[in-house]
Amino acid sequence: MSVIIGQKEYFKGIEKIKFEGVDSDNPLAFRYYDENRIVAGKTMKEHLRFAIAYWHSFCGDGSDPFGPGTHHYPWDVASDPRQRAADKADAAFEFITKMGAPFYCFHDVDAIDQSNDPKEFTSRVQYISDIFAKKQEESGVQLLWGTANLFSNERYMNGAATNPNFEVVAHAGAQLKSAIDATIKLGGRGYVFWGGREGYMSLLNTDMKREREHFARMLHTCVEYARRNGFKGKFFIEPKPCEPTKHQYDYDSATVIGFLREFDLMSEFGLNLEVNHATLAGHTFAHECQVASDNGMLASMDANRGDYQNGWDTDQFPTDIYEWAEAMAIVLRQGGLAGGGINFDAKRRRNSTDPADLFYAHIGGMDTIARALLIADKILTHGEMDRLKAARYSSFDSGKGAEFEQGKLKLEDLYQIATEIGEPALISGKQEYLENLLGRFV
Ligand code: XLS
Ligand code: NI
Ligand code: NI
Repeated sequence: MSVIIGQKEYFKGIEKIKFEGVDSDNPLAFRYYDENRIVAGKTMKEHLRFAIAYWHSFCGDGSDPFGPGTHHYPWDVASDPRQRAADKADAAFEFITKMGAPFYCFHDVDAIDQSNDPKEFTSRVQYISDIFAKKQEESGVQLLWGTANLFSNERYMNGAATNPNFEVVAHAGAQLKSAIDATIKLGGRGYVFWGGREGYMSLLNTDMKREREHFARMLHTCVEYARRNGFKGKFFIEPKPCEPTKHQYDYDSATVIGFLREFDLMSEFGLNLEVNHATLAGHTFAHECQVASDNGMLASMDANRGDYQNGWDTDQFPTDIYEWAEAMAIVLRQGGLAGGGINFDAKRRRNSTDPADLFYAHIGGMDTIARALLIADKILTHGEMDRLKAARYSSFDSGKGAEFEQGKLKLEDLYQIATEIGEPALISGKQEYLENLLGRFV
């Protein structure tokens, strides 16, 4: 049976989304995201490097633990897996092009059905990545990152690279090989590791030390393979503290950076930070971004938001301008994302069942982040926030403070200084003042 490609229009009646500005009343237009607008020396398109997540947008059917899917996709009907994958690719590239997003991201199993036979699955991934290559060429859309889904298949229930059974680890390796091959073929800017099953449910049956070592070993093995086969991009780890596993080894930015240092992987990796994962780890998104940036590891982002009342990964589209303004200020201060982009790891709600809802969702997300970029640029150009922060530490810029930073003072020296200077003055942290300053630009 031969596969038919590119015959249908799936999102009929919706044209390419255009920038119309803040006064527009058109719900299918951008009000802030103007891809050619120059901000801090680069176009918005170059700053933000928006990507569409294949899994949520073209596979996620709205099902939840209490009921089946509500999103009935016309590209998801053919019985032959190759035909169905080709139809899905048509829909995906039509949507991505109409959204004007320069990038997309996918897991191997989003692109085409998994087969438990590694040879058949590899051949399927090769097949669909050939189609993706052609579609990239035609549309100009590029791959931000590829990844292997090492969490859905039942064989990974006790972990993938961290599974106590070597046979499962070998299967994870097989899947990683073909996902890395596809990423290389498609010129992916990055390759992501998100370890949903890399962790434990109970320490009673888990040798955590050995599992973490196996995880590091697998990462080294992947890096060696990818570099030998011409991969020029960056490797990303996406931290998440839990869900589906009770405790995941890639808990948060600080934990992952410690892990990468411990196993000598810092130079090959960056972090892909997700807003909702920060929330689950008990951090703000800005906290996660700042920890990564301070270590030169803020590389890419998964844009979404959690829910203040529900404690799971609800993956809603981002709307919080304050949250994103703080994050974008961190990105601008470090001169841009190090190698990655901003991927919408977000899904429409189960009851958002119109095809147009997928557009509204992404328009809202892209506009929120574009607006945040403009706000961040204003904050930095105005400069007072950064000046005030620097001024708080000015006692370390010269004199004894500078000597302390340089490691020139002993504990006895601190004792001596304290006895001479008397009680320090109370210096205000000016939090409300700074909150107002941020509010002025929002
Ligand atoms: C799940 C993760 C996942 C990664 C890619 O919570 O966010 O979607 O982004 O495997
Ligand atoms: Ni994610
Ligand atoms: Ni997530």
